[in-house]
Amino acid sequence: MENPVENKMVTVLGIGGAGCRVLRGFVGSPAAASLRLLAVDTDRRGLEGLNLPEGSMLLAGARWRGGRGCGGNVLDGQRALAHERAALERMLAGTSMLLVVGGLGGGTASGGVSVVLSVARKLEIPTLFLVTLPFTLEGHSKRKTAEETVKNELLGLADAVLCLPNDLLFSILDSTTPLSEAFRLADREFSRTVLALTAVLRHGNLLAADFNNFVALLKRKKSYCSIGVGLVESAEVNGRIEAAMEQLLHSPLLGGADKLGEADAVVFSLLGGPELSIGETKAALELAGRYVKPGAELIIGASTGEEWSGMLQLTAVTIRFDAETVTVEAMRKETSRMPRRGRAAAGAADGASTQLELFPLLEPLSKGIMEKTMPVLWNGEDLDIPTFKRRNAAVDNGKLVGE
Ligand SMILES: Nc1nc2c(ncn2[C@@H]2O[C@H](COP(=O)(O)OP(=O)(O)OP(=O)(O)O)[C@@H](O)[C@H]2O)c(=O)[nH]1
Ligand SMILES: [Mg+2]
Repeated sequence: MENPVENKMVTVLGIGGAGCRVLRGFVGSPAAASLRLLAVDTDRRGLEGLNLPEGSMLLAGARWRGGRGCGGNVLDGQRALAHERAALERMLAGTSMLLVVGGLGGGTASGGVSVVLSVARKLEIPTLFLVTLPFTLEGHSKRKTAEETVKNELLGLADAVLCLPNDLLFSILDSTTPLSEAFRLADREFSRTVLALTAVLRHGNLLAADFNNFVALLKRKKSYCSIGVGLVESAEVNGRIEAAMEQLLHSPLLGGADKLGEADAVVFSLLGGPELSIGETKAALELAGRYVKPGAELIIGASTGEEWSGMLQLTAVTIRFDAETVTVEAMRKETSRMPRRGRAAAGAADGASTQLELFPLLEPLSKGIMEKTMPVLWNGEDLDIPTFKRRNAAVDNGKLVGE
């Protein structure tokens, strides 16, 4: 299948404080040389020292926000970016694929992503979002902001949305790790993952995976991801796959080795210099496959480039689908793709039923109470079940206690 972005311009746009910090992790690195990097913030400090070429940085809503950021106000973020539609169009012109990175929960990124997406859609640029979700300790309101942004502004509109919960950091780092160090590590991993994804997407793929598969997988429903990266800087082939895998399993945004085994889908990518051999690639993928549960979807990409000479990077993006946002539409599509034999096995006596046990990933949601109907799902609730039952409410049946 043709790779729509092969050898074309891939742009990484960092939005808000966290997004710009991730860019900082690879500005000037040889691996990012072939990417177009853009930074957008309402806060002057976010852009300071970024060292990007003229026209690649945008202080959004400067006259109105005064370069002081949005202080967590999503509407301000949205307005600030909406003022910059023309500038964004100019910056994104010529892009073949856009990867937007940022931290949700504040004002600029949470408010601005919808504007960036609408500009990208106008320019017909395939767009992926890789966003962090706030730490639990940041409080309920930030979390709510982030969740609402994903649900209302991105999901189903962007080509792919990968949410990376910041809490993953805590599951692997020692509790005495200073917060600044935790963020630094997270940003490093985040930067490396962005490079790995863009490298695989840009250079095309030496193996089976392609952009279409990746997008199709993520478009289906909201997903939570975690990221493991193992980077070995050595051209000495012996043992470097194992060393990279070991690092990957312990990397801070993976949230523990178990995440690989629990995932519904895993995207593995292997990057290396021209010395990367078929044997080494096969060994890496075999090793990676051992950690993934049977039946999980596996997308595998490998890419080589001069800029990766003497290095080997193994990246895993683990994906868990969020059962709550599964749409009836998505299920219908899945069901219609099932082989007839599968439908019969699920109990459709006359072959006409579309009982939803058919979609293996959705099993917990698949019990429609009416025979031969699709359950009507709303926010993860089956509306065919009376409200008092769904809410587990006590019902006064007129009887006295003990009767
Ligand atoms: N992984 C990671 N997450 C971060 C970092 N900084 C902030 N975040 C997360 O991103 C969320 C948004 O923070 P910012 O990026 O500072 O917010 P903003 O988009 O600039 O919005 P305003 O500052 O309100 O204008 C926070 O709630 C954190 O959860 C970082 O350096 N690394
Ligand atoms: Mg900010």
